[in-house]
Amino acid sequence: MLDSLGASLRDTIRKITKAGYVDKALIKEVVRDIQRALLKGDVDVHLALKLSKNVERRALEEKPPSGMSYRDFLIKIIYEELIAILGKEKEIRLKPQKIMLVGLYGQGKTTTAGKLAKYFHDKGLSVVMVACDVHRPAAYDQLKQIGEKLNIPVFGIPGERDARKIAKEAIKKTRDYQIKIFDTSGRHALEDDLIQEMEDLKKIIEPDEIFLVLDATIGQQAGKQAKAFHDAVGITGVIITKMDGSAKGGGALSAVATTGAPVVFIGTGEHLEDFEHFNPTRFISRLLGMGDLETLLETAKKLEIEEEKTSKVMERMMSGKFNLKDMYDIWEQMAKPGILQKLLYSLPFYRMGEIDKNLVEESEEKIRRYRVILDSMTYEELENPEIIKGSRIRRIAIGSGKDEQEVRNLLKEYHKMKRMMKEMRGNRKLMRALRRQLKGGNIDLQGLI
Ligand SMILES: Nc1nc2c(ncn2[C@@H]2O[C@H](COP(=O)(O)OP(=O)(O)OP(=O)(O)O)[C@@H](O)[C@H]2O)c(=O)[nH]1
Ligand SMILES: [Mg+2]
Repeated sequence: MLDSLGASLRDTIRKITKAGYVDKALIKEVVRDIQRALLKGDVDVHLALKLSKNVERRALEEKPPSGMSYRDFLIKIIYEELIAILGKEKEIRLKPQKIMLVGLYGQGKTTTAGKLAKYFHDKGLSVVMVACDVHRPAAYDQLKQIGEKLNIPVFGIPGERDARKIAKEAIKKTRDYQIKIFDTSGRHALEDDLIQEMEDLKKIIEPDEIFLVLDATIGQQAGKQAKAFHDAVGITGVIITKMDGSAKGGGALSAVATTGAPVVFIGTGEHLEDFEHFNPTRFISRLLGMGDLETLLETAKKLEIEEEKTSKVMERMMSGKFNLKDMYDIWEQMAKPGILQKLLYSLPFYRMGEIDKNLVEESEEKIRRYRVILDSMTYEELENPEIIKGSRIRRIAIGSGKDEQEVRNLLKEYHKMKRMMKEMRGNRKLMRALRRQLKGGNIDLQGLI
C-alpha cells in the first residue's frame, strides 16, 4: 500500500538521521524531497506545497524542547504535518447502529458490507446485512455468499424491484440484531434517480451512519466525489477501498480529508479481512516505517512538561516567592546525569573560568543527599521552610538517616539561595536577561548553584 510514497519518505527520514547536524540547507533539501514524494503519490499540488512550507517554517522558527535534538525535532515536525493532512480519526462506536453504504458502480460497496459485518461480528456484536441493491442482477446472491462465508445472516427479497420495500421490510424483520448494514445500488454517476433513491432509503432506514465507498484508484477525484455525495445526501464518513496496489491512495486520502469528511476505514485487498479502521497517526507511522515515533513524541511531551515546570519555578523565583518545594523541583531537574555539567557550562562566569570537574561531581553528590532530606519533610515544611526548627530538624534527620547538621546545612543553603534571588531581583539587567530567556523557552538555571 503506497509503497513508493512510503519508500521515498523513509529515505528522507534516513537522510535526516544520518546528517551530522540540521542546518538550513538540510531543511530545504528535505522539504524538496517530501514535496516530490507527495506529488508522485498523487497528493494535490497545493496541499503538498502547504505541507512543505509548514515544515520549513516550523523547522526554522521553532525550537526543540531542551533535551531533544534538532534532528528528532525535524522528524517530529514532518510526522505531525503529514498526520495533519489526513484529517481527524473518527471513532467507531461499538453499539447498536444502522449503517447505510452508498457509492457509484463497482467501488466496492458489497465487498465492504461484508468487511464491515466481519469487523463488528469479530467484536462480539450481532450483525445482519440487508441487500437493497435492486439494479445489479445477482446483487442479492453476491451478498448472500459473503454472508455464508462469514456465518452472518443476510436479509433480502429476491426478485423485488423496489429498494424501498426491501428496506421497510428489513427494518421490521431485523429488530433482534445490534448492527444492521445496508448495501445499496450504484450508478455510473451521481444522477438524479440515485439521489432520489438514497434520500428515500435514508428516510426509511434512519441510519446512524452513511458511509460513502470510494475506490482509491480514482485518486484526487475522491475529494470531489465525497463533496458531491455529501451535498446530495449527507455522509458521515468515507471508506476508501483498493488501497492495495494503488499508487494514488495518498491522493484519495488527502483529498477526502480536505473536504472535512473523515476517512473511517480503508480496504486493503479482496479478502474480507483486508480491512482496517483508519487512524492517521498509525497510518503515517507505518508509512514512515518508524515504530519508535510514538516514543519520540512521548519523550518530546515529557520534555515540554519539564520545561514548563522549570519556567514555573523561574517565575516564582522572579516574583520573590521561593520555597523548598521549588528548590526540590530545581534539584530534581539537576539530579539527571549530565544536566548539572551542561548547566554549569552555560553560565557565563563559569564559561570564562575553568570548570573544576570535582565541583560538578561534588555538587551532584550533594544534590542527591539533599533530595533524601527533602523527601523526609512534610508538605507544610516544604511550603513554609521558616517553621523548620529544633524538634522538626531532629525528626527530619532521623527520617532521612542523616545527621542534624546536614539538615541545618540544607536550610542554610536554602536561605542563601533565597538571599541571592533577592539580590538578583535588584539587578535589573540580569532580570531582563532572564525574562528574555524565559520568553525564548531557553532556560538556564543561572547562578543557582
Ligand atoms: N484489491 C481490492 N479489490 C477490492 C477491494 N474492495 C473491493 N474489491 C473488488 O472490487 C470489485 C467490485 O467490488 P463490489 O463490492 O462488487 O463493488 P460494488 O460497489 O458493490 O459494485 P456494484 O454493486 O456493481 O455497484 C470486486 O471484484 C471486489 O473484489 C479492495 O479493498 N481491494
Ligand atoms: Mg454491489
